[in-house]
Amino acid sequence: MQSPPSKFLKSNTLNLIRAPVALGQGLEGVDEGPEILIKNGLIEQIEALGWKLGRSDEIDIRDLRWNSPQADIPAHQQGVNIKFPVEMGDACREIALLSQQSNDEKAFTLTLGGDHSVAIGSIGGALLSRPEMGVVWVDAHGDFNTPETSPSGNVHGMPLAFLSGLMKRYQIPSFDWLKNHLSQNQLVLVGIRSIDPEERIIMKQWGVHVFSMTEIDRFGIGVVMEKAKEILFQSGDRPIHLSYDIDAVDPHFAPSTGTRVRGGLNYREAHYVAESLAETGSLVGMDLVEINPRLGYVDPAHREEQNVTIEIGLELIASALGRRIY
Ligand SMILES: [Mn+2]
Repeated sequence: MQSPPSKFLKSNTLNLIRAPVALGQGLEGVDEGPEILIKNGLIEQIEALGWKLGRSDEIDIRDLRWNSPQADIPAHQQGVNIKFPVEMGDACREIALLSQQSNDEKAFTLTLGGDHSVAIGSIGGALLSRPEMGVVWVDAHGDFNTPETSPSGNVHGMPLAFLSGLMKRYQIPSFDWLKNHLSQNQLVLVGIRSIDPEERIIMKQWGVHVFSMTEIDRFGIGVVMEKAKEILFQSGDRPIHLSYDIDAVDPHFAPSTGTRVRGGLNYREAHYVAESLAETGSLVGMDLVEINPRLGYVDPAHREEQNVTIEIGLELIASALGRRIY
């Protein structure tokens, strides 16, 4: 099936960024995501959909040190809660350079996590090339924590605080490369059902557009995606990036992930989000993050849960790249 390339792409070339970053959260295994998706046929699937694989780059995480949390936070700001700011800043900058380059080339940019912190790189880099780009953030969580509100200090709960410019006041030098930020009408959240109490205040103050599971229950996923697109396209067409956290999908359909929350997108809703964005012809990039093959409900006999999670991950990428039922 030939996918029509987006109107913001030059060709059907797809660049792959493999970002096996795990330091943005606390569980081993999420770094195995890119490898296991590729081992299970990702490249063949991409090519079968009519895309041509361009560059495939892997972030070098050998230098990520596990022993220097808060190393580059100025002394007067100690006490705020953020783990591995130097390591995360370096890893995300590396991702950002690749993403910026790929967007400059007007190729589709597919970033495989790793945890969701990698989206600071993929989106932050894309915004250097396409400052007007819109983002659809599909997630169980708000991902808007700051070092002051974060209960865990894990950067994978903070990417939207970075991308919307809320982190500027913390002066984290390792993230200095992050220049362009998202405005309120450039971002919509879909599938949300778990927000930390102080994070909620930040999100309300900043004024983010949230389509939580409640709106999906009330209107259905079809109407929710129409409303989401209305917001993003209100001043005309623009390139769109889909940041897909697998934990947005109900754990019944995607159990192998680190922060499961019940009551998520069902199988078809999960696909519809990707399909309806592919349909716009404006999609220029996607992240697929937080698949952790080592996790499942039944431990250690979680083989089947691992399989269904990888499978739906691959399928969601296919839907974003233009696969249609009919
Ligand atoms: Mn997330």
